Amino acid sequence: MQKKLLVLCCACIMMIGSQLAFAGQTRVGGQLKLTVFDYADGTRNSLATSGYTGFQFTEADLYFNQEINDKVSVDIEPAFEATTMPTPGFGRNVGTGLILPSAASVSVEFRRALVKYLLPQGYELSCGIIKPRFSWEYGAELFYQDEIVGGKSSQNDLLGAMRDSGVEVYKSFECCGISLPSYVYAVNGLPSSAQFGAVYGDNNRNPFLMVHVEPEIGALKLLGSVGYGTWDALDIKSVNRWAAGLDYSYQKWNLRTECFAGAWQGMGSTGQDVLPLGYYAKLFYRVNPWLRAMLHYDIVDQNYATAVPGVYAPGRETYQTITPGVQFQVADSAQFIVQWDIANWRQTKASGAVEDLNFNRLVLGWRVVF
Ligand SMILES: [Ca+2]
Repeated sequence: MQKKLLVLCCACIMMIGSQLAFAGQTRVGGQLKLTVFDYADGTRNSLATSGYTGFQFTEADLYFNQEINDKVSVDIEPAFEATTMPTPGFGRNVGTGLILPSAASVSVEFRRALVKYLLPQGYELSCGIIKPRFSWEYGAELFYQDEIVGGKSSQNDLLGAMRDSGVEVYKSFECCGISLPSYVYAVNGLPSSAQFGAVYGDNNRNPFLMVHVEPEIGALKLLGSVGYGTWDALDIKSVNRWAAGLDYSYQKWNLRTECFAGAWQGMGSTGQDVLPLGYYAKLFYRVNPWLRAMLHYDIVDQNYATAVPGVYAPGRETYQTITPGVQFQVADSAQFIVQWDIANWRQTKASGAVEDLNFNRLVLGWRVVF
C-alpha cells in the first residue's frame, strides 16, 4: 500500500512538474528613478541665473517576462517617465526649467513589447518593439548604472539612442578565445520619436537594416553598428547610422568610450542634410565594493539648430559636457548617484545669432532595481 502511495505521489509530482515546465515562469521586475536634489547655476550669454528643485519622480519601468513554452517567451516593458524639463537648454535661462509645476505629468511608452523564439543552433528571433542594441550607453542601458541624467551624445534619437519596432536576430559566435555576440535587425526606421511620434508604426515601405557586433577578447570589448535605410515617406532619401565602442577593464579601472554618427539626406528644414556627430568617454575607478568614482567627457557637434523638436533648421550646435560623479551601492539593487555636470553649449543660428550656455548642474538621485 505504501509502495502504491509512493508511486502515486511520484506520478503527481512528475505531472505537476511537467505542467510547470510547459507553462514556464512569469518574471516581474523593473526599476525606479528619483531625484532628491537638482541644482543648476550658470549663464545664458551674459545673463547669470540659477534654480533648484527638491524631490522629483523621474522614471519607473516595469518588466514582465512570460515563458509560453521552452521555445517561446514574451517580454513587455512599459516605461513611465516624468515630462519635466530640468536640463538647461537653448531658448531659456539656466535653472528656469527646474520649476515647472504645470509640466509635471507622466508619459508612458513601451521600451519593449516582443515575442522571442529560440531557434535551432543558438539563434534567437525577436519580433515587436525591440529597442535595438545600437549602443552600450542607451541600447544596453548602461548609463542607468552611472548617472541619473544620461549624456547628450547617447540620449539623442539621432546619435546613441535608437527606439524602433521590427525584427532582431541574435547569435553569439565563439572562436579561438574570441566571443562574438552578433545581431541583425530589420526595423521600421523612424528618424526620431519627436518627429514621428511613438515607435509603433512604420514611416514608409522599406525597412531600416542594421548589423551590430560586440567582439570580446578577455578584458577588451568592442562594439560596432552599421545601419542603412530611407527615412522619408517616398522611400527616396537615405539614412546612414553607425556607432563604434571600446570597453576595457584593468584591476579597479574601467574605460568605456563610444562614438556615434548619422547622415539623413535632405531632412533639414531647408532640405539640407542632417549630420550629427557625438562622442563620449567614461573612466571609472572602483574605490571599494560600495563606492565607484566616474569621470565622463561628452561632446556633440551637429549641423543644425533645433528650436522646435523634430525641426532641423540650418545652423550649428555643440554640446561639451564634463561630468564627475560617484555611485554609492547602498544595497545589492539600490544606488545613490551623484553627478556634477560642467557644460559649455553653443548654438549658432543661420542668422548668425549665437547663444552660449555655460552652467554647472548638481543632481542627486536614487535608482532602485527590483
Ligand atoms: Ca520603414
